[in-house]
This record gives sequence, C-alpha cells and structure tokens, in this order.
Amino acid sequence: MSDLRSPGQDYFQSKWWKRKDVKQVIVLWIVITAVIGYFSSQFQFWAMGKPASETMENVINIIITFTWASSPVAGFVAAIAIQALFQRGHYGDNPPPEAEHNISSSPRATATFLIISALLCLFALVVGLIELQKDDQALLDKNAIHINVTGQQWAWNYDYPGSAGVRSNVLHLPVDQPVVFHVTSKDVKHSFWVVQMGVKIDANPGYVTQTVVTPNKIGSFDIRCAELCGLLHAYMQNKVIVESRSDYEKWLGSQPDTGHTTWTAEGEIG
Ligand SMILES: [Cu+2]
Repeated sequence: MSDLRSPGQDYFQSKWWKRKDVKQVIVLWIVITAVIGYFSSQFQFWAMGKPASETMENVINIIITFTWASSPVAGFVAAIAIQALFQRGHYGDNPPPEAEHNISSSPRATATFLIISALLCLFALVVGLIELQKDDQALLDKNAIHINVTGQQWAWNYDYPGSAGVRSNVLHLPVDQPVVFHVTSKDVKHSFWVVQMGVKIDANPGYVTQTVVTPNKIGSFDIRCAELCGLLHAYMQNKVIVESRSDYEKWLGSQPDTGHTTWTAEGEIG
C-alpha cells in the first residue's frame, strides 16, 4: 500500500482493475463474503438445534439460500469500508488534485445496483411464496391429527380432540404423522412456537389460528411463547415429546378425563 500516490504515477489514469486498492477490495470481498455466508448460515443450528420436521429443514434451506444470495452484497460494502479505513492517505506535498476526489453519479452503477436489488427481492418473494403454498396444502391433509392449543399467561395447554377429554401441559405427538394445531388464547396475544419444527403462529383471544407440521424425529423438543405477553413471558415454555405411534396411543389412553370439552376439528370454539 506504500507509494500508491507518489508523484509521477499515473494512478487515476491506469486501468482500474489493475489498481492496488481495487485488488485489495476484491480479495477482502471474497474473504468477507465467505465468512459472512458460512457463519450466518450455520447460526440457526447453534441457536435452535437440529431440525425435527421437514418444515424446519425447508426453513433452514431458505435461510441458507437467502444468506448466500445476500452475503456478497454485505461483503462488498464491508470490503470497501475496511479498505478505506486502512488505506494510507496521501503523504507529503503532492496530493492528487481535488477534481479527482469528486463523487459523481454513475448511471451504470445506479442501474447495476437497482437491477441486482430487484432480482434479489424477486428471488426472495418467489421462493417464499412457493414454500407458503406447501404449508397451505398440508393444512388440508386428511390423515392429520388435530390438537387444540390454548395459551394463557403464562402457560400452554393441549387438548386432544377425539380423546376422552385429555388435556396436558406437555405436548405429546406421534412421529411421522401430520398434526394440525388449532391455536387460541384466553387472555392476551401469545405466539405458539415449536422451535425445532419450524412452526410459529399467533395465539389471539377470541380467534382460532391454524398451523400444521409433521414431526419426523423421536425426541423431546422446545415450545416457547414468541410474543412478549407479560411479566413471566420468558417462562412460558414447555416441551413436546415426539414418540412412536404405539407409545403415543398408550400415553393418550393412560391420561385421565379432565372434563375439558374440546373444540371441533374445524377450529370453532365450542
Ligand atoms: Cu405468551
């Protein structure tokens, strides 16, 4: 980086891609893009653990795709900023003429920026809509079991339509079986979030919202409230236990009748 602007060097006239600062920006761009892309796309595994449904696998694939599509943009901005920060300013008595510092608008750069941004937005929109469409289809699955979810400050309760009035505060689900959640709230707005299954939906008082997922791993996973709902919001979490079909039936049969009348599968409050 030494004598970039030493007198006599035809710095601003030479081919731009041969300039030392341009080469530095390009190297930084590639390195930073790789670092941002890798760490950002790995982040949700560290934060949320391994996926427990195909929905979550799709969510993660979308995050990874969008992250890699956008990290070159972030990398480019960071590369220019870092290169400019560490660029040695001109020394001595021979600063380049003021005219060469002028910032001028470039129609070509503006057009490139607009086209790339528009394509990135379009890409995100189309891929997102395709994924949403898949979720809507799953709601109509005839094999699905139905669970009624009630949020209240600060707990979740689960009712199992078709059972003998079973209610639990730890959710039980059979593996590889589509399940439709009919979600509501008794008091304020909550949000029902099954973390490793990638489903989250608002729980609104007076309304029933629906979401669907098919758990594909046996194990114990996290359920949290994802809407700030009062003092103990942070403690409004419990577990979902995904088990084999026979274990699920056994558990359901062993539960007492709590006398809770459940809603219909259509999601009307009964
Ligand atoms: Cu809540």
